[in-house]
Amino acid sequence: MFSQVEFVISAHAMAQLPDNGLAEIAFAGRSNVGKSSLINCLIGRKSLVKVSARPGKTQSLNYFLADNSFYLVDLPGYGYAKVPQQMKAQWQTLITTYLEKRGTLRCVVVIVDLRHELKVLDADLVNWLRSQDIPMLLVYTKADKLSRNKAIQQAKILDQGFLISATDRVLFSALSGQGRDELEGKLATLLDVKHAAQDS
Ligand SMILES: Nc1nc2c(ncn2[C@@H]2O[C@H](COP(=O)(O)OP(=O)(O)O)[C@@H](O)[C@H]2O)c(=O)[nH]1
Ligand SMILES: [Mg+2]
Repeated sequence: MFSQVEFVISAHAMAQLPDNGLAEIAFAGRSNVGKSSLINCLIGRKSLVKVSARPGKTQSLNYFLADNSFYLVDLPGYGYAKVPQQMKAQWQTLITTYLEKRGTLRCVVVIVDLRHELKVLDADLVNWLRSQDIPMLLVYTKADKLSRNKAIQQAKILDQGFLISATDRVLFSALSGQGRDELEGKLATLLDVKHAAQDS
C-alpha cells in the first residue's frame, strides 16, 4: 500500500490542491502529538515527513502520493500556544474549507496523545467532523510511554470522552510500531485497496 510514496506539494490555498480526483486521507492533531512520526512509521520511511523540533511551524497542507493511487495529507498541527492569533484564524479558515469542501477526502485520522486527558480542541474537532458527517479514525499515539495495563485503561477513558468504541480507534506507537498494521488495514478498507496484511 505504501511501496512508493513521494512528496507532491505544500499547499497554502485550495486552488493549489491536486485536481486529479484521487482519494485522500488527512492527518490532524495538536502540534507535537507525533503526527509526522506516525506518517513516517505508516509508510515505512525514516524521515519523508519532517519530525519537527519547532512545533506550530507548518501552516500548509502537505501532500504525499502513495502508490500512484491516493494521497496522504499532513494537516498543520493545531493548539500550539506560541502561534499568533492571526495564524490560528488562518489555520481554521483553510482547514475548515478543506474539510468541508474536499470531495475526495475519505477519512480524517485524528491523532491524540494516549497519556493526556481529553483536550477541548481535540473533542471540538471530533464533534465538528461528526456534525459534518466526515468519516474519522482516532489514533492514540505514544502508547510506548505507558505500561500495557495503563495504556488500556487510558484508552478506555479517551473512548468514553470521544464517545467512540474501541473499533473506531487504534492504539499506536511510532517508536515500537504498535498499531501500524492495524492502522494500515483500516485505511485500506476505507480506500478499498489491498495491503500487506491481506493475502495477495
Ligand atoms: N516515545 C514516543 N515518542 C514519539 C512518538 N511519536 C512521536 N514522538 C516524539 O514526539 C515529538 C513530536 O513528534 P512529531 O512527529 O514531530 O510531531 P508532530 O508535531 O505532531 O508532527 C518528537 O520528539 C518525536 O520523536 C511515539 O510514538 N513514541
Ligand atoms: Mg509534524
